[in-house]
Amino acid sequence: MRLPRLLLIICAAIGLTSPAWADDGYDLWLRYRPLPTAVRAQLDSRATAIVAGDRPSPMLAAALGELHRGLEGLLGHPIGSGEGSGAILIGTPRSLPVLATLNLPLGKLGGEGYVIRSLALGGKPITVIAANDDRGLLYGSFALLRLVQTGTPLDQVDIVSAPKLTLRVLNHWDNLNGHIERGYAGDSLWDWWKLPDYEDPRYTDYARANASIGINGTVLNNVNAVAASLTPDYIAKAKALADVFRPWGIKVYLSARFTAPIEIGGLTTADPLDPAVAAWWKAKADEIYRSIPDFGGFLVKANSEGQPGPQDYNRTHADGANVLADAVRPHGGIVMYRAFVYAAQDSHQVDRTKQAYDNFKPLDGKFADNVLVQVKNGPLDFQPREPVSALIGAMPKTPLMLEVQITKEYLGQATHAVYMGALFEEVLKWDTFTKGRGTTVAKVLESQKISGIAGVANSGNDRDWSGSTFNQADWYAFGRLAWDPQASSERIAAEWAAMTFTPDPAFVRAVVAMMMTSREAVVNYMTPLGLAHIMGTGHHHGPAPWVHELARAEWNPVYYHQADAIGIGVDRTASGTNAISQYAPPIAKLLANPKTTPENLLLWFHHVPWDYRMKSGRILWDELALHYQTGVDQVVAMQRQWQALKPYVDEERFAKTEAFLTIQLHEAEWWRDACLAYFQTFSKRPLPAGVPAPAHPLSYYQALDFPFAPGH
Ligand code: GCW
Repeated sequence: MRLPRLLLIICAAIGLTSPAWADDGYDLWLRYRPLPTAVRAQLDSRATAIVAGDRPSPMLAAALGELHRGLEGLLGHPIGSGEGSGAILIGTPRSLPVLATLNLPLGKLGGEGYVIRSLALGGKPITVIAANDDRGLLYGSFALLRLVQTGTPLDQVDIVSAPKLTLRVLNHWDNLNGHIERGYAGDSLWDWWKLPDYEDPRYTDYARANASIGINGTVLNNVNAVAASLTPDYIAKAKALADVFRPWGIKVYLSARFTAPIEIGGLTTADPLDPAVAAWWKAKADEIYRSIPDFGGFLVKANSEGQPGPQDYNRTHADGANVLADAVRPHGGIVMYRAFVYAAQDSHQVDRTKQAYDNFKPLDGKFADNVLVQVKNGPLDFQPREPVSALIGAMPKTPLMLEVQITKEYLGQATHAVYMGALFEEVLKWDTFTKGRGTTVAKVLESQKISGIAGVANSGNDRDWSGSTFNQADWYAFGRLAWDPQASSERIAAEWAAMTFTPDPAFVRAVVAMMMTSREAVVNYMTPLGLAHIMGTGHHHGPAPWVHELARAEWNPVYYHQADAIGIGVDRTASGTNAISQYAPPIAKLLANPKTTPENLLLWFHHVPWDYRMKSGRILWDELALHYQTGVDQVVAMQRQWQALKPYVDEERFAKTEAFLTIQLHEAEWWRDACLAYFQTFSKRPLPAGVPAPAHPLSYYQALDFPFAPGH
């Protein structure tokens, strides 16, 4: 809830700063509540004025507006009404010529980088935000606010920062009817029906939130696209959004349906090599650019899960991508072409986890220069833990865009507190060995001609945007890691926690500890030791490892665990599907042997006997059961940690998190009980000490049904 400023000032004056207020989470990490008095005095002396050049552009105006809003909120009074003589100078060497005399290291910062430096000018304490263009000033403004929010004094700041990836993009799986595929935070933010005539002020707040973490693009509609989003009516709606987002440095992109030339273009084919089809896409791109001159380009899901694509015309994915790329190239647009493909027919002959690589690797070098192949982090589908996709680093002539999922389709959806930053960091630090040791995913991405990362958004129209306060951290971490893929997710968590709740170090330390175990907790209670995709059918809520009767082999959880009387796990070595052969030789070699395979991926790569000796000395069955139990114990610990933080947190957000942790605990227990009851029918072994018997017989869990689970 946003309190009127006067009330805010009164509250601050009588010491009623947080946590006494209710807070519904709408302000995300941009809360700007008054700082503790001592910190405020220091800030006050350096922020008596904000000085910019004349006639600011809309983007600089946005940055200035945010600086005022933020600093005044943090100070608890208008800029200029405090004591002191310090000022904030913000500009480019052109807009504010004095900056050109300061010898600032702007040379290598590009358009989006910035310098923030404290110095003295004419005897006055000055904080400079400088950049080569207004985008850098926008990001620099948010960075300055972040410093203040996290309790950094401004007197010795010297920061030089530029994004390491060019495209930092959200993918909204939002349908035109407002429903979000895999959305757990309400309906779509985009009110397509009322657009373009009504622009919800929330669109601006969405853009502010993204700009604050450096996100510079958003794909408005679901990759499972309908052609209607490319009709004139919907282009006008997208234009309205683009106009709102532009001052915040955010370009819009659209998901394109491959058969749009037929469905809305009146053609009889969508064959990418047909000249009429190419002409249609060109004309369509021209039309879009007339409305949205800085339109980013297209995202495409083709020949995947029922979506049409070039293979329907016996053409390759490169043919499919290039026809769209040619259409947007004259305008500077790009195509993000997804590699998430697996055979349209029953594919149990070919390991599903191999198919993206099999389809795309041979096409390296065949894509137009404005195409990025967008690859999910793992070879399967956003599981709690997967190995990294073998495609990353394997297509040296093709820029790859990493796709991660911020929304937690397979990780407890809205209610489980699972810090995705830890997962993203694990992915980015994975060593692909594709150019020798140390070729991490982050480095693969950073070294490309065009570089980018996409995150499947977790925002919807819930008041708190993401369905829970802790889910907001996942959005935040995505943006921060997109800016610097080698950053530490733990430090990002600390930043987020300080901004979202309070910079009190005791609080931050405790909450970060809780966040950092949360990812391993979900792996433990859902899919330990490399298990995957044993969630409920369709909605992916809850455990259902027993499902085996779906039409296609790879839709069934049994395909992913292959439990039998001997053991559990999938043999992906040469004696099995040989998926390991897709990795660089040093990795393939490690993965060939269960003893040298990381235990947290053991069952992903090997079918392992129930009595296999693990590093702990325990047999696999006992280890598996204990991992499930550990996951439950970790949630209990998270509950305890949260309770201890009550004095720091406003009632509303405290209570919601508390209730969600209770849901998480119940569901963790459910996962443990259902999975162990089921796997025990194969292992035929007793549960080890410390693991309770399941609360119900297996048949109880198998009978559970969730026809109205969200996001499906
Ligand atoms: O497996 C999945 C999800 C689908 C999603 C698909 C994809 C948008 O369950 O909901 O569709 O991945 O990434 O295309």
